[in-house]
Amino acid sequence: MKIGIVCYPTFGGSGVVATELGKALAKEGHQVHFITYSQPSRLDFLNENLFYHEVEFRSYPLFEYPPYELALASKMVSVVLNEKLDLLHVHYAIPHASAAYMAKQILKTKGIYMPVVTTLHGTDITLVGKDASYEPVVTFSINESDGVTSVSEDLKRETYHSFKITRDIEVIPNFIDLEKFKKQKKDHFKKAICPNGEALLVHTSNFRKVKRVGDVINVFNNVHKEIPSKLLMIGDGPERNHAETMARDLEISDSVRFLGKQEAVEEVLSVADLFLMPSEKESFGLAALEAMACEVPVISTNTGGLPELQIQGVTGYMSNVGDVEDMTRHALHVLDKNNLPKFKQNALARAKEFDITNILPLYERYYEKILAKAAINKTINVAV
Ligand code: GMT
Repeated sequence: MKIGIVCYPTFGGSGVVATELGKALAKEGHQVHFITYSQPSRLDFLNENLFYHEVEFRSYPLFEYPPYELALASKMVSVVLNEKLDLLHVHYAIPHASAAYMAKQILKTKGIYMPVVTTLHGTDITLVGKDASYEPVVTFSINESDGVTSVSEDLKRETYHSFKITRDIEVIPNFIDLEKFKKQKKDHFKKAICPNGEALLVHTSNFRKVKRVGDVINVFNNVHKEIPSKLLMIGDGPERNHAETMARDLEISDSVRFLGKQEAVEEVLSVADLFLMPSEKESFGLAALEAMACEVPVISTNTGGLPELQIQGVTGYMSNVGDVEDMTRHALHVLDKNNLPKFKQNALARAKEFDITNILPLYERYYEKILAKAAINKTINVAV
């Protein structure tokens, strides 16, 4: 198949899933064309089946807001025409699904029926998409997609609940490449951070409000009072200053390190004992899956799709959003030397169920189904 993938190229779950999916499809022999405004950060290897098309958009003094969606739609049209794509797969509804709709209509005038698959990732539905300023366009463009997938059953339910959706939604969960995300021997690194054998807790995110980084600091502060421990905060975003201030006010700055954005998260996870994800919403929780693949148990909330990933009391624990005391209690239980090895083992075993080799065929089969349906639509729709 010749597949066009549209996504956000920067750090962030949806872009990571889209890029890793494209790489895996290319390895399977499909031709994959990324259409993004900059090179996806994980598009880091050469393969004869991988192509990258940059969306260029001109600014003009009249534009207070450059019309990115138009430039993207135009780029999709040109890539489909020049590369003879079979299918467009857009990740994150806003504004990719509506740009794809526009491209599809333009292509129709040229006698081409271009099937579009939209994958819903989370905040495009749960936070941003619901907002009245976007809702009509999000509803319309989801319904106009030829196929729609969501990354969890919970996100599927939420989509039907919040929007008037007339399409079937296929659930295809996030996945992990266990060749990349695996526990590596990084003893020197562990020794440098935890010279006295302290327990190491880790949080990674984009530090947005939805991640509740304040809860990370509070849970760690409680744990730190009970056992020698350190915390690594990976990533960056609007709430980072707030978290740093909290650590200073609680006088735990010496035990908390903010590492900023990191390319090789798996190296840090390799030395971690516990992963903290106290998110207010989390449609799947890819960062938690990455931790589990590196044998790190997870303390998370029970929100969104997290119960579809975590197994309570097995891979870690889930608590209600904001219940810092419950998360602390569970963290101390998992970190107990008698319990930790079993939790680590269980985390890895669960992560293996989401190995990319299990999930990739679900996407391939879904594409085939959509292409078969499109073959019928082609004759009906292009003629209209
Ligand atoms: O919130 C993030 O971490 C970024 C966001 C994105 O769209 O880039 O992640 C969402 O998509 C991921 C991949 O499907 C999911 O694993 C995350 O749970 C989801 N984030 C939220 O729902 C808050």
